[in-house]
Amino acid sequence: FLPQRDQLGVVAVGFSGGQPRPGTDAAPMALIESGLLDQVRDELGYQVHYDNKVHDYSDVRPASDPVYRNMKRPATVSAVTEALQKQVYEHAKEGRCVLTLGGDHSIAIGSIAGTAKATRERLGREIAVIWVDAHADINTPETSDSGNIHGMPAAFLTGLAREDRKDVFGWITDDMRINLKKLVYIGLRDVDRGEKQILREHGIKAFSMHDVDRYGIGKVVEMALGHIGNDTPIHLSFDVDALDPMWAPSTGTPVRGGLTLREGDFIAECVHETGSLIAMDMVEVNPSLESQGASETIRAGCSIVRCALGDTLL
Ligand code: 6HN
Ligand code: MN
Ligand code: MN
Ligand code: MN
Repeated sequence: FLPQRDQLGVVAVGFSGGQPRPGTDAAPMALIESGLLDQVRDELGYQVHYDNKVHDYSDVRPASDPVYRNMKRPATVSAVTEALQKQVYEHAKEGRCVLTLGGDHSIAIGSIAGTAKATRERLGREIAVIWVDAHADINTPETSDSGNIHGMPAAFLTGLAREDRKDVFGWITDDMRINLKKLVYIGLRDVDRGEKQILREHGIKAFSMHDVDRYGIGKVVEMALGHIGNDTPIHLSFDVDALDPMWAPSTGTPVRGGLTLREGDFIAECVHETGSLIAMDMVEVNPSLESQGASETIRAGCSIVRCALGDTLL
């Protein structure tokens, strides 16, 4: 079922509307300008399918967008992720591995919906999602304190949050949704009260930083992959704030006590080794939040993407 190994679809998503801070919209260009796609092409040998454009989706954004069910900019995030879903779907249905460069984490609604749908059509299979993050991003509109949709993507993707309004995620159909049993977290350390209840109630597999300390990253990744099962197509959604701020300071919601850069790279390397990676998101890099420039965080993001795509140490 593997995607054509050497074919990579890339979507650059210049979007920050899932949270309040401007800047994540500039991340795709920063990652690309630092040479990421050239390396993937020249060193890792992929044929890269990229339209040479950072999308701002200005053509689909609504003129006005009042708070609805506690969500901030609901129609904007919905329209952008709906458009992204189609872009990712088009790549994935050609059998390409798809790399989505964000953008804040709300965009995972679009990228994961696109791979879930394409994988069902192409292979008749459900995807698994490995969500590497300091946060669980599984608030429903009702449990969220902030109203920021980047804290909610996993709720909409699993169907725990639903909305009939077509212009507020009502476009998400069953074939785009993911199975709660095939969602697994690594790196959690700032989970809201309502989210903890959701994780517990639904028995969602989650490895916190406590687990990383207790078992070591090697065992944690082994257990996470074991939970998913062999041969399951994997979408890796990597929030750069999973890393400790020492390695990734330029991000909107940094939380101390996180993964080292090597632990982040290691997770990505292990996912590559499964041979089952079908898509990846790199999100929440915010180049405007580091006083001396965001070079550290951009380098970390690039490194993790390269590892997931098969860069080996030796
Ligand atoms: N992210 N749980 C907090 C909220 O606002 O719902 C933080 C979410 C952070 C989201 O980092 O992708
Ligand atoms: Mn996060
Ligand atoms: Mn919190
Ligand atoms: Mn996140």
